[in-house]
Amino acid sequence: MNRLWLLIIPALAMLIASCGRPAELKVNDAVLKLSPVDNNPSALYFTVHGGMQDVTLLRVSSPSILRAEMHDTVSDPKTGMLTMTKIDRIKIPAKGKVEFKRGGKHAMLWGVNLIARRLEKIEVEFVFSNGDRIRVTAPVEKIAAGQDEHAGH
Ligand SMILES: [Cu+2]
Repeated sequence: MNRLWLLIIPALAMLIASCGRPAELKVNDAVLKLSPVDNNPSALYFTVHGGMQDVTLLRVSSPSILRAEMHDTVSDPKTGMLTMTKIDRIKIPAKGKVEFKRGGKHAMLWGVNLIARRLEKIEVEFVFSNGDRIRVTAPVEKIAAGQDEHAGH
């Protein structure tokens, strides 16, 4: 065999392998929008990328808060008003993407402590039905009064 092929074949094999790389369950772009009002909850936004299997996001937690809930924003079919409803679990489809963002699904965090406020970052843990626990560091961004999505809670 020509010597050149000895170089090309492994390179092609690597290329093919990288195309078929398995999807990995992960959480990206987490950011906490700190409420200007102490007793109001703050919104956590993030994006979950699905792995090779469907899983369910069961819980969002952090050592720097009192408690957290997952919410969805839904519009009332009668009045058209946007309201928030608590959700216990959210399906993350295999190889899919679920965004938690302003005006949609989000997590709400109560009692963000002084350490997270001073460091302007917070450790957040996401617990999934397959046993995965994914920890990310989210920047803490202060928001102005009036931008508070949860002022009406
Ligand atoms: Cu909410």
